Amino acid sequence: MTDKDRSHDLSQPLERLHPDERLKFESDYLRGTIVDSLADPITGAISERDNQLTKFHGIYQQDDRDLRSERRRQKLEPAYQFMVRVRLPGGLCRPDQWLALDRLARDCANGTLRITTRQTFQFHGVLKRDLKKLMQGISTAGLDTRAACGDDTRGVVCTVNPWQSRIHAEVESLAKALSDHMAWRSPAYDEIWLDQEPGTSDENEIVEPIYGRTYLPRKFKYGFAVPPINDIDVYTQDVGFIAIADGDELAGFNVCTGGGMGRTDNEPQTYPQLGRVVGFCRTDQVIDVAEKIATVQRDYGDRVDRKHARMKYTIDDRGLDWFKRELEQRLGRSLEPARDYRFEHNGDRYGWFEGDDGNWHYTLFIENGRIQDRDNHPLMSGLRAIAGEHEGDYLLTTNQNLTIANVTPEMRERIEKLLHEYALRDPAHYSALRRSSIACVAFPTCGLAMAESERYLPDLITKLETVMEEAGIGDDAIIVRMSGCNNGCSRPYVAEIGFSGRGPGKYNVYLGGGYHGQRLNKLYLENVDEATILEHLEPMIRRYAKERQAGEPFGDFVIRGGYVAGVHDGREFND
Ligand code: SRM
Ligand code: SF4
Repeated sequence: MTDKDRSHDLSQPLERLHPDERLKFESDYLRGTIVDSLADPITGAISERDNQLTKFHGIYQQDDRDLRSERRRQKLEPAYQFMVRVRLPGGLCRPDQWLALDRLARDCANGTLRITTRQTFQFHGVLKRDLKKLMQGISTAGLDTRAACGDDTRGVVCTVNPWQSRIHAEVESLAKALSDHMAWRSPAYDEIWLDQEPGTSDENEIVEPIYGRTYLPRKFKYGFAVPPINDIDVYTQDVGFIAIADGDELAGFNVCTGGGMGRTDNEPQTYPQLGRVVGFCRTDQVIDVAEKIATVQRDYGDRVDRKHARMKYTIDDRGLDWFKRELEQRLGRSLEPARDYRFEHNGDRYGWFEGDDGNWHYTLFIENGRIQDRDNHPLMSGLRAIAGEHEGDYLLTTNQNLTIANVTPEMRERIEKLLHEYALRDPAHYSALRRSSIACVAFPTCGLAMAESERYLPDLITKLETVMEEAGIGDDAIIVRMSGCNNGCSRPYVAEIGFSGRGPGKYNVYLGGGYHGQRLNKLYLENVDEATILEHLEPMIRRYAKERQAGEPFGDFVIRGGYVAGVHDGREFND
């Protein structure tokens, strides 16, 4: 291995590291044999090695789990299909892009679009033969899927809405600039998906100046929050920037780092963690700070044990003081002391609201982010019709909702007419409880799901709505999040009531997350079914209705009421 070939990050020989490190190292900057795998007509799958690499390209191989046993019985290979995730920093897109993605979902995928908890689109059910067409269509729409998954910096999220104020606009453009700056640069993407001719390789060319050949030890997530709204759950990001205003101007950001949700059942050395605020930086320093933090993780993150490879463990193992010293050394300066800020909640603002410039924005509730036509609810067709006339923009939210943004006062009436024509329900049609709920995808596409989530949470919410109504608090919100396994894709460990799937129909129940994402919750019930969940939650909700103090959120009440202890540091989560 020559010095040039050696990644900056490999302080140990490859053979001592996790096999994925060799895979990345030997992949020729993420090319692998993806082209051959795509061309193989014998199977609907790609090779196992390429399966790891396509994640960097925003693509996951999956199989339809509803069909798994039947296919096995018939001695057929699993019903292989792919999930494709778009890179959409800040969740922002135009109506022409909406129309293009809507068309691609119907032509190349399962006819639905899915808004994710990191405010982007996912396509599900894409067959291998349609992958390239889909990728090219996404590119023609002016978008890409680079770094949407893989051991790199994922979709950069930010508090929407850029038109609400100048500060929002500035933060949104920073999120985009950071995403572009940190996206991997290998020409593999253009060669494989867009048929670009491989260039002549220059021996001395540095292909990945930030990452080197082995990229990062694990996924790495950035987010920007604009107080008082913590919709992005800034404390769950590897690196979160909290906007600090000085009057109407953006003064800079508090830097928060070391958050994350992923954990594994029965492995107490894994835990969700809240990011900690380490200082303040000016707006023009954000990209440098973000990059330098990623390089700390690149160089010190665990490349042996992938369950221990997130930034949160690097910081917790070595200490916050070590981290700050290391960061400041790389920056060549100190961070300023953190400034005051205040969050109020982590939900979305539904319905119409007016921006500083007199344009209007309408946030729709999209249950669990799934956009599809259902009986009496032609959501996908309605949004397509609106995209055909809307001249503004769209914003996807980290709560899986959609804002039809930048509607001129003249167009507002027309949009309202279309919403009505397609029976696109006013958010007020849904209870506050439902509007505060999120579920991850889980079955039938997610290969890691242990229990239903997107397909089940709506039913559980209906039952909880009855409990809330009967307790006389039917108009109140409790933040409820469900994940189909321990990985926490719906950020359930900061919910007031969180569920994580353990097996078919069985969930862990967590209580006590902070109303604005400031506190983790704690395990209350383990591996229980719906009847047990309701048996415990019913009396608790009734007691909450009777005994809560003015303005007291449910998450605070369950701690005061003695159900669980408050958890402010992930290292106490498993105590
Ligand atoms: Fe996630 C893996 C879906 C947000 C933590 N996540 C997966 C995979 C790709 C399953 C897999 O590895 O085979 C899921 C694909 C399911 C499917 O069929 O679509 C998946 N994650 C999702 C989405 C679509 C959930 C949703 O319903 O919206 C979200 C896509 C976000 C995006 O647009 O980029 C999604 N995942 C999250 C979040 C929330 C967030 O980032 O704000 C988390 C918790 C935060 C964090 O990273 O700590 C999250 N996903 C994970 C993990 C656990 C990581 C860990 O540190 O242990 C995995 C498993 C893994 O990486 O090994 C995972
Ligand atoms: Fe899949 Fe688990 Fe993430 Fe849900 S939480 S999408 S089941 S990995």
